[in-house]
This record gives sequence, C-alpha cells and structure tokens, in this order.
Amino acid sequence: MIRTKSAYLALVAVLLSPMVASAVPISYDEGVDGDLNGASIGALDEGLNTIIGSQSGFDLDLALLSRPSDIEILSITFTVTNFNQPQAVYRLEDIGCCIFLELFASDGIYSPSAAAVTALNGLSTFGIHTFSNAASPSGSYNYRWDIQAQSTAVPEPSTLALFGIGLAALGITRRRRKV
Ligand SMILES: [Ca+2]
Repeated sequence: MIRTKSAYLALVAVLLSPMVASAVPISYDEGVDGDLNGASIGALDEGLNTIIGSQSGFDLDLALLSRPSDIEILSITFTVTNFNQPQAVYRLEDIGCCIFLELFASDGIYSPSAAAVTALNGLSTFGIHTFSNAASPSGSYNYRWDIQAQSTAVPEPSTLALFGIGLAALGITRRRRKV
C-alpha cells in the first residue's frame, strides 16, 4: 500500500509539474545593468520584481516594462533613500499618458493608488519614471521599485483531465480491494 501511495504521489507530482511556473522576476540595478534611458528592461514575472536606480542633477530615469497577460501586479512600492534635493517626482505611465504621479521631498516609502495598479493590469507595456521637479535641479537620491506580481495562469484542461482520470482510477482500485 505504501508503495502504491508513493507511486501515486509521484504521478501527481509529474502531472502538477507543468503548472509550476519557472518565475524569473525582473532584478535591475542601474549601477550594474546600465542607465535607465527609456529602453525596455524586461517582462514582469511572478514574485518580487525590483528596479534600483539613482538620481543626480537633471536625470530622467525611465524604464519600460512589459506585463504578460497571465501576470497580475498585486502591489507597488517606491522607496527613496539619501534624498538631497528640492523636490522630485515618480510617475507611472502608459507611454506618454500619466497614470499616477506623486511629488516627494524626503526619504520614505511611497505607494501608488490601488486604482493605478488596476490600470497597469490593463496594459501590456508601461513605464516607470523618476525625475527632479525643480527648474534647476541639484542634488541626488537613491530609489527602489518593488513590484509584487502573481501568475493567473490556469492549469491546462488536458492536465486536469489526466489528474481526474488518475483520481478515478485510484478510487476504482480501492473499491475493488474492499470487495
Ligand atoms: Ca539615473
């Protein structure tokens, strides 16, 4: 019986394996991976996607991200450290159209509204933008985006059907043994 059970569990593991996504969230560090200049830096994946950057003087940091249709953004935070300039801005945008904008002038953790997150979940590509909000910007700060996402992919019907057949077969086997 133990042998049958372990064999069944192994079968279940094989059947379930295609459902487990190999998540590779974005991990971008401007200091290592290059200046954020408006180019695409990749596709969101389930888990914690992070983008780290810094601002110095008149610096426009824009990163374009893509969102696969089966990836849903759960939350976004924007963390600022070592803030040392008059005022700055972070912005979420639909390429040319502002979805969310917040001014800040101190270290802190900032969170875009739930409505902004919902809006991003309707887009396949969007931009995250940080820049100074002064006529003559000076100074600097460091920042980090944390974008938590999950997969909404559902199991393939064929996989579910196989799983159901496996369960039915096990039930029949058990019933026969009892007789
Ligand atoms: Ca920068």
